[in-house]
Order: sequence, then structure tokens, then C-alpha cells
Amino acid sequence: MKNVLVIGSTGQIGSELTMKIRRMIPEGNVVAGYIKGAEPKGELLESGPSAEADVCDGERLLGIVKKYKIDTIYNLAALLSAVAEKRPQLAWHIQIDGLMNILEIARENGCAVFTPSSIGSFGPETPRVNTPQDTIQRPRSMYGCTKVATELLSDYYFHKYGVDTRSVRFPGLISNVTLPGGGTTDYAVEIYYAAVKGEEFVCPIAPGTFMDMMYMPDALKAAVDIMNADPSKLVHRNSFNIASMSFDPEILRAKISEHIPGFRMRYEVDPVRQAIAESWPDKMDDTCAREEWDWRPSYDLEGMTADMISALRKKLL
Ligand code: AKB
Repeated sequence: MKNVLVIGSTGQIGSELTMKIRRMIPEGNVVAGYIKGAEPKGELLESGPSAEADVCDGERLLGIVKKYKIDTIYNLAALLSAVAEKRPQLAWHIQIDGLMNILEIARENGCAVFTPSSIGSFGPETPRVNTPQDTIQRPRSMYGCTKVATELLSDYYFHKYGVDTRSVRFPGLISNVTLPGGGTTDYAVEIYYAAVKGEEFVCPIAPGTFMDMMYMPDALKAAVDIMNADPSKLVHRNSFNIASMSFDPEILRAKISEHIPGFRMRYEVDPVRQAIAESWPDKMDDTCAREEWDWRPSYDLEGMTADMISALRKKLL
């Protein structure tokens, strides 16, 4: 990995991943791809090249790949689960038509491709606890349908054309830099902002609803490590379960209260998000990622909470 295009560089993952890769390979071109209306600013804009890179515009993408001699594409363009339920056709267009554009360009230009999958690729018939790497994937959400199709198409391009596609199934991601938008797990980010600002948090997910979650530094490490992994050791490719912690809103509330006594939370359950959350695993088994490319998370709930609160205090107060 030397010349890298990050599509969706101003989003929740992209804004931090682009900077991490730029620090890792200062001699390379790490292009911050963006769409109109979400242009990079500040350090992201100033620390390297950027280019308009809409996944639905294959010709423009090809131009960027050729201009910067791109060898690796991080394809982070996606509508998250709750928004995708409102705009299912658009979600399919971005996540699948867009992916086809990228895979074709990768096939013709020898690029490796990372397109994340998610806990959303599972559904109500999937074993909920210690969800295996290879298991039933029959999601009921459009987001889930696009994630299963992403896994299949990415594997197809690997087996049929030898395109170096690799991926992980991200849990809900928690970060103090860029907010997510329109996901089912967003509550686990928003709750920290409310707690640090001294506000009551209105939780859209019901108590007792467990989901896998992960702190952003671990997610970024996974995204980089999987692309740097020794290919001869990879039995799987698209996509690996990765896990670090699982909790429900009550456990998270109690943990935050240890750091911010008096923190208040009440429930106003959002039926769309709740239905999606109930169809997702409680906790994935990530043994294959540990064995095939040495995946190890660094943060548990306590470590993440202490770091989130300290970072948000500096940012917000
Ligand atoms: C969402 O909630 O839609 C995402 C995800 C788990 O993929 N954060």
C-alpha cells in the first residue's frame, strides 16, 4: 500500500483513517476522496491531495486512480442502516452500483480494495451469541442486503479475477472526532456527547438490546492490518468478524455514570432502529480474524469510556 484513495474521507471512519494512513506512508499519495457538499477541511485538506470521488461516477474515479497511480482503494461510501431504510434505492445505488464501479476499476488497474461490511449483514435467524464467522446471513434491512451483496461481490472479484479484496464486519463504531449519521448504533456515540455536556440523554434503543461496539482506534487498526496481512494466511476475505465489546444501553449508562455521577438517561425507543438492532447479533465470535491475521483489540468499555470522556471534555467544554 503506497498510493491510496479513501472514498468517503470526510465521514466517520474516513476522516480518521485518511490521516492515519497519511502518517503511516508520508512518501505516498493518500487521496482524500469526497462528494460535493462534504469537502475536506483543515488538516485533512492541507495534509495531502484530495479529489471529488463519487462512487457512482466511474469515469471520474478512474481518472483519480490513474493520476495518482492508486494501488489501494478504501471504499467507505455508504448510507447507514436507519437512513438506508428510508432511502433503500439510493442505498443500493451507492453501496452496490458504486462498488461495481470500484471493482471494475480495481480489476483493470491492479488495485486492492477494502469495502467494510457490518454486524448489519446478519439477520434474525443468525445465531445471536458468539455469532460464527461463517453462518446464516439473511438480513431484513436494506443496509444488511447491501452488506451481504458487498461481501459476495468482493469475494467474486477475488476468486474470478484475482482482485485483492479484503474486509471486516464492523461493529457499531464510537469516536470523538466525526459523528456518525443515520446508524442504529449512533446512540452509543451521542450518549457520550450528552453526558459530557451535562444533558439528559434520550435513548432510542431499548434496555436489554445488546450489540457489538468498538472504539475507533481499534477499527482503524483493523482496517489497516487486514490490508497489510499476509495473503497466504487468509482463509477468509470478505468479510471477517471483529469484536471488542458488547453492551446494552443500561450497561453503557452505568459505566458513564461511574465517570460522570448524576448522568441522566431516559428511553424513547425508535421503532425502526429498535427492529434493526433486535435482528443483529449480541456478540460476534472473531476467532478467525485472530487466527488468520492476528487481530487484537486494545480497548474495552472502561478504556474507551475514560478516553471518550477526556477527549470530549477537551473538545466541548
Ligand atoms: C449502523 O448502525 O448502521 C452502523 C453499522 C453497525 O454498520 N454503525
